Amino acid sequence: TSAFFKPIHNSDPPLPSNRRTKVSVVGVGNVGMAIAQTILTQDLADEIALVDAKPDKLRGEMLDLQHAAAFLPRTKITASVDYEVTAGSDLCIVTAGARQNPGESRLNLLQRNVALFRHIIPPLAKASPDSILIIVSNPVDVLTYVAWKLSGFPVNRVLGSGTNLDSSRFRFLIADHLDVNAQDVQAFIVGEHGDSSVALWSSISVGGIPVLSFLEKQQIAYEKQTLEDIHQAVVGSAYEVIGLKGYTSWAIGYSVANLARTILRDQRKIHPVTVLARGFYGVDGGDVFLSLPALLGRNGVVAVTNVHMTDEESEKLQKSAKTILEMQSQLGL
Ligand code: 6V0
Repeated sequence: TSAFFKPIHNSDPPLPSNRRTKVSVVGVGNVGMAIAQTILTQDLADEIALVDAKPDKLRGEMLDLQHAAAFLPRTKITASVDYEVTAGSDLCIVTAGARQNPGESRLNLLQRNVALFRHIIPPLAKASPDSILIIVSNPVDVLTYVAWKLSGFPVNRVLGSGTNLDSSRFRFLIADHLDVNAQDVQAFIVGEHGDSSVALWSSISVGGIPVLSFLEKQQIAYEKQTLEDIHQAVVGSAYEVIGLKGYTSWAIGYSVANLARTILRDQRKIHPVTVLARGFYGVDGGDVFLSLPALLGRNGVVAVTNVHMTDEESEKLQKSAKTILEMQSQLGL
């Protein structure tokens, strides 16, 4: 308070801080900042706390966002290398990660990121024991498992951004092909984020009309090939963007902000995100995290949809699960 304002009489004390929505973002690189700025402009949080290992970059990003306050909803923006700044978060989003060195194997990169997570997840979980964790760092499926193990959180409160982004790329490309609004296109890509993702053909509908059965009835075979090509384009799209601009940021920013909205506002929407997949669609053999269409709400993952998958689709999922379990077994967690 300052002398500029005089309190009104008999006023209540300020609301306790736990009545406010707080989101923390760990890692203020391209991806973390795109997420933070989308959450900020969409007015999803009363406070955004940023954490990174680089104090100068962190303070620079915090100030740069704070300087936009005159144009934004009133959101408190804090930043520190100390996890204390994240205390009492409703949602914690982890985007910190080591970058792949030229010639480095995926397993080696994973081991370096697991080492980072050992420094990130325990203090983050301790500062916000009731929060929901969204993991974005790659490889996201294994790192979501790692975060679950290191946090000790119940499994409904740990998820990965997974194929939410792949699915939105898929919807965009189908929409572009048909020249309709992407919001009218329903289509799910599930499984491992990236190269071995599985497109659920039977899930594609446009304006409520299932596309595959429509095409089959009309015997329009070439359109099926077009859909195959579109899935391949989705798989290649991250590489394309990284090749052109060096990293991806805007789409992952919107995709994670969309998850944040569903969770914080208890929207109970279905998103393809990384969840514990054991027991679904014939996935077994251990605790493996993969993207499946999941119902999300204020409690995190409420349920996984139990829809029909073709044998080919569930076999692909099971194959990804096996590969991921093999990688996990080498982590010593
Ligand atoms: P970046 O720009 O290199 O940012 C990473 C940030 O993490 C940097 O600011 C680092 O200082 C910070 N960092 C490193 N170690 C620590 C630590 N111990 N504690 C706190 N902060 C730390 O990378 P970028 O933002 O481009 O990508 C971040 C991660 O997101 C990578 O693992 C990407 O592969 C992954 N992505 C995942 C996507 C998905 O769909 N799941 C999509 C895009 C990128």
